[in-house]
Amino acid sequence: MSIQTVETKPYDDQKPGTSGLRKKVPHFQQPNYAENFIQATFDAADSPAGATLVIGGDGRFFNREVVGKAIRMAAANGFGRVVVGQDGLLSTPAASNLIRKRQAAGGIILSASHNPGGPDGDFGIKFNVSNGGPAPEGVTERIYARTRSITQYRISDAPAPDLSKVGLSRIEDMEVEVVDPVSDYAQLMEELFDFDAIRAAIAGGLTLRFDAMHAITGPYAREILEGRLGAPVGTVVNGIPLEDFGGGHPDPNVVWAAPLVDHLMSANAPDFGAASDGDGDRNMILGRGIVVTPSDSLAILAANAHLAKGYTRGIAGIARSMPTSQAADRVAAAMKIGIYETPTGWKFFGNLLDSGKVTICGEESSGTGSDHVREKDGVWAVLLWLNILAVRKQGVAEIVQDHWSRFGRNYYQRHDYEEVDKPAAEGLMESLRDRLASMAGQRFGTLVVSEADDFSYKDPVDGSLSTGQGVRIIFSGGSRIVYRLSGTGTKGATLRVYLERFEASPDRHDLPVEEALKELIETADAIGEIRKRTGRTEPDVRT
Ligand code: VG1
Ligand code: CO
Repeated sequence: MSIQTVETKPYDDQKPGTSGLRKKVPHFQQPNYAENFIQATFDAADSPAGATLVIGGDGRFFNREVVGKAIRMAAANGFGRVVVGQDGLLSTPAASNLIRKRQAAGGIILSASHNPGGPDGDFGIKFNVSNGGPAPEGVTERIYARTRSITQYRISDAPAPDLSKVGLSRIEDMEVEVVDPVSDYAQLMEELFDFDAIRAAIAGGLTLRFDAMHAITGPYAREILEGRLGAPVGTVVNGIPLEDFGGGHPDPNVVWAAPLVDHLMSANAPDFGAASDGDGDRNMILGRGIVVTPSDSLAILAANAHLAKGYTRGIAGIARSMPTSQAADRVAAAMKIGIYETPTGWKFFGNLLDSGKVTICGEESSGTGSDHVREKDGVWAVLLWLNILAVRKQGVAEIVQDHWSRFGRNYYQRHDYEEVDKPAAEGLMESLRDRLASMAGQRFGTLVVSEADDFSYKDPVDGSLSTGQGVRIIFSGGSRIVYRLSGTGTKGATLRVYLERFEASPDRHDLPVEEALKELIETADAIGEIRKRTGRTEPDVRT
């Protein structure tokens, strides 16, 4: 068997988005499409000879083929070892953990996260660097530049190794180590959380349901919740990963996880409910009769993390993406710790975590995590919640109410307009940017604009600058509207509108969210001209 150098031509659309390169499966199946991107990644990363690489994915359609190709290409590009999950499976946080634990030079994660899968669904490739986190912008820019000039890639013509059994094999001069995808990760969770306390709470009657949405977290949740924590078999539903996620979107929100939401709102609801996404980095948290918004969950986890053994020393600081509600800021202020506001996407948290400035990070899009890995982590968030419930011996709704009465409530909602005509969406953003300078002082009903800008971020650690990260309209009193275009979609454009209003008074903490945000929602349309420019009268998804 030998190493082949294959001639290829560049594709001009391989610019990584918020989280790697995402396209429809048939697009990825074009000749050399995946190979080009993987080779460009290897070239841009420039890992030392003999380095270790972690490879795995969320098990969606096309995962198996690309895992095989990536291994054969790694063997031809000087890697000394690949660590790959059995059957090519690894959740995103488990991959991040393995990169760190094995001191790998990086990892290739195959996933399109919450996007649907199957032969006509979505696929994606993401590169993570040696700290276990998504490649920072400097690296993704180098990858993109390389995809524009690539002329050849290297691949071994040996067959891809058998990934069905844990163990060692060899391809060319490279060792292939197939590992159980769950065990290292489960061990890390045991180090962070009081499994005895959670086990006792469950034995004492705490009931739960975890919806794995036919995606990667099924095996993780079954091993940890049912296996190690003693929750009854059947606690994890939709626990077998399917290539097409059973036809749904593996997106843990009120739309796509509606059966779970209905169950938690029903008469025989368990105490706690949760779901995760395609690649296991997102989480949805529910209690009997309540859905906890991701922004509130971040704030509550930060305020209570010290109750879990991995965080008893307290947290150093909190980071949130810009569109995430400012509930976490109030916690940080009360705890007198740092708060950082970053652009959307986990890659911006890496430096803050590495430098010890923050311990907990989160995004409004159902992502929370800590310095235990460099990705958001769905099962971690679920276990931290369970740990808090076990220690506080209160229900989810009670904990949320108590949090609001201490810190006030940040009413919050995100409206997504999907598959909008791209030029129309870009025009809308363009027009907002053009009007920013004249916005301050303008009045909309009772709302007066105090500040308007296009968010840019200077990384406090390496000084790198990221511009054009979303238009913010801030009103006196602190309410906000944020507009940005998604960087993960694969068809048309997705316009995201984020709405937030703070309410200090506990007797106004029980309003329906839409009512609390009514004036902001109307103002978002007035300022953004959403109806006029997109032809849409309603968002497709409200989360
Ligand atoms: C979305 C979310 C963002 C998240 C990203 C990747 O990006 O808004 O918060 O980091 O997805 O998450 P965008 O650009 O579409 O708004 V995952 O779980 O899809 O890897
Ligand atoms: Co995800």
